[in-house]
Amino acid sequence: MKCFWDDRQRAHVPAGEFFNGAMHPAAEHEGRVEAILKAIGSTQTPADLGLDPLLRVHAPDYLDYLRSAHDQWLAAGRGGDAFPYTFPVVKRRPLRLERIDALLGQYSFDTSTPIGPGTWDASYWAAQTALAATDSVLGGERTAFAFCRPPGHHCGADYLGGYSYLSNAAIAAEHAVAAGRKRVAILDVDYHHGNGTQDIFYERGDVLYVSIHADPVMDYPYYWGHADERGKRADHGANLNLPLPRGTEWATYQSALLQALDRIETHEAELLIVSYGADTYEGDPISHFNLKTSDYAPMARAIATLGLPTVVVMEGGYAVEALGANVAEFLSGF
Ligand code: OKP
Ligand code: ZN
Repeated sequence: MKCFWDDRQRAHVPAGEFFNGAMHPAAEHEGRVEAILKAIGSTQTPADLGLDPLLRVHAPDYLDYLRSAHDQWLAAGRGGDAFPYTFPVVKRRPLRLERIDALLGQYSFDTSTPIGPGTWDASYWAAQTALAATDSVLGGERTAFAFCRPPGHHCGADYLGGYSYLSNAAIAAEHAVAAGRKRVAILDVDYHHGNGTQDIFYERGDVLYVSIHADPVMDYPYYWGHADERGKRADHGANLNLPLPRGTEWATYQSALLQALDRIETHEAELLIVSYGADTYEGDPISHFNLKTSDYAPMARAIATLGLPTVVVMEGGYAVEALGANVAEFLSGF
């Protein structure tokens, strides 16, 4: 399978993240890069398609903010990574605020997603990587793997969070739509619900979002991913959430996956984007499912029975010692 990666994605080096009342070492760190690169072998560097494909998904003011936020942080006299500390939960409206602290809260929903000096570059090239993999599939390849890092499925059109700054999967989907694909499906198998991807397509009928993830009653991102979120279209909701309890093993996962695949078949998609997170692995340090490395090939084989041109986009997966094997196992199933 053709694999895409850009070394500029290494520029994002978060020092830490804040949760449970304290700073912790960042789970989404550079060690993930070596682990995955070693396992997938040779990669292709993406072309630079510029900002236009990003603007199909993200608000222009959000992109301006993301590009300049760390400079504004430095200009305010701060050091290290930029973090929000106050959030406009009740009155999120287009105030034209200038203070970097106001902007950080306006454009973030958590405190695990710091902005450092290289965050824009890394996210930009992650998005270009997703676009290159998509172009390769639009050009006739059966499948392609976009090793995107940082991940993307938690950020929306105008907000970041969950280690995600640009919505790689959504950017890929919109690129396919712009290239003439009428119906696209996104299958998200990361441990966490992809709230950003869901939000971006929530009122759409042409791009289906289906996710299998930890029940948000217990797990991040809490406020999205519940089974009753079915999309805003009165005619046919194009959103399906399949939350599963902590401790889920392959047998239970597999039946949810079959439901997901049924829904994708009904959608009559012409192209599939898989948001793949290896954090469903039993040894993942921040997650609580019990899938084994050997479960990822059957997972991919089940997805491949759809017979759709497929772009695999990397999301999470934090058990670095097993990450390469888990990714390789998944890709082998295609
Ligand atoms: C990103 B992706 C750990 C708190 C973690 C953020 C999780 C982001 C996951 N107790 N908070 O979906 O893998
Ligand atoms: Zn995850």
